[in-house]
Amino acid sequence: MGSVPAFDPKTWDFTVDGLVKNAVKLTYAEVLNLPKTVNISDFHCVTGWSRLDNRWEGIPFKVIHDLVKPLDEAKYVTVVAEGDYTTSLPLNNLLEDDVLLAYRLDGQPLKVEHGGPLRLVVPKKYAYKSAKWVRKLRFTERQELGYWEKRGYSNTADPWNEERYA
Ligand SMILES: Nc1nc2c(c(=O)[nH]1)N[C@H]1C(S)=C(S)[C@@H](COP(=O)(O)O)O[C@H]1N2
Ligand SMILES: [Mo]
Repeated sequence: MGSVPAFDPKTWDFTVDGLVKNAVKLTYAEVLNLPKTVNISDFHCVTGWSRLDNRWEGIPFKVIHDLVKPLDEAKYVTVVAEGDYTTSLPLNNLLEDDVLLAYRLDGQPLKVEHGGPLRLVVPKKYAYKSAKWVRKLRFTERQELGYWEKRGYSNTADPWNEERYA
């Protein structure tokens, strides 16, 4: 949706806020210095194509979670990308071991067309939950529906149950 945004490492930042004890705004260098992981997973677009065995490298969502210390009321996260693109997920989905904020794919820096400098990867959900060009995570008590979810796509988005439409 929309065009590929320009990336300037000098001005880019990444914010995590909402219902957390320790909101943060990180520079690109600070993001790259967080603990990292590698996870290989498949990727499924709701329109029917898949790309298998993607080797993602980045920050486990759990690292961000523990850094910001969510309040007890925080149950969901809204993911805000460049432009108007948003999606959201329950915290328990994001705390799965294979969820990360990726900045490398298959041994290369993540290309801007594929969401560089930073994209969410949620392998157990259709790829519209894996937002590209992420700039902000907001912890919330109630779920805020995302861009495609407001337009009729499934909010649960499980590819194994083919949950495509709301
Ligand atoms: N910001 C943003 N993220 C997005 C999208 C988008 O339009 N904007 N499209 C989603 C959809 S529907 C798919 S299938 C994947 C495509 O990822 P790719 O371009 O790396 O193949 O990105 C997802 N994340
Ligand atoms: Mo998609």
